[in-house]
Amino acid sequence: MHGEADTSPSDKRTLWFVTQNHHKYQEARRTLDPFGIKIRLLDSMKTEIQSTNLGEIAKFAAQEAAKKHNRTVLVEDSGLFVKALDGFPGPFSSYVHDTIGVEGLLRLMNRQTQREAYFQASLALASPRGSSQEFSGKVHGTISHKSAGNQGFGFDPIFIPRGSRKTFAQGGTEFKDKYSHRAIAFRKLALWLIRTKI
Ligand code: ITT
Repeated sequence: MHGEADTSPSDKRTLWFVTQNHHKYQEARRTLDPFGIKIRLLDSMKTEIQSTNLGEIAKFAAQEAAKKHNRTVLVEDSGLFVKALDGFPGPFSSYVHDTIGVEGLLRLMNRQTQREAYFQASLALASPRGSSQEFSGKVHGTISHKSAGNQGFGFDPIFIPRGSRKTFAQGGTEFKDKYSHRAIAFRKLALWLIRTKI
């Protein structure tokens, strides 16, 4: 069954996505499904190192989690990087979302004409034996002037991907899966898994 936390002994080939964000899990699952790759949710806390590099954060957390749970795991660290704010909130996106939220970020962008931003996802696959592999995805776009749409999560209501006029939250799942940083990173993982026949 999808979407449930499981702590039972696992098939060695199962990929466990360690995240407490169920939206991230659902997006990853939808992206991998057409490739015939199944993942399961491991709803567990991760070790987060202090770094401004999402790739380093994801890799360290994945290696720690693989050892701790004795399973092959996936960890994804993502963030929204706003040009006019010198890349803020970037690696602090989760904290910023939980504190000042979408409206707080819009306030920081008040009167700002430069609206460019990008989302980045860094994905790490790690085995309990210590090997790891990384994948990343980026989507460029702009920060809207006001929040719009009610689908998705996080900063979806204020992010408009390049070439579109609607926010991720207005576009819905198909739209998000077509353009998102997460979908890009997970598709790279799928192609790598197929190529290496793991
Ligand atoms: P886990 O660490 O448990 O996986 P998290 O939500 O804390 O979940 P991140 O550390 O990767 O995940 O946080 C990134 C934050 O950036 C996330 O909480 C959102 O606020 C924002 N974010 C990342 N990807 C997003 C997306 O696709 N759409 C909207 N906001 C996103």
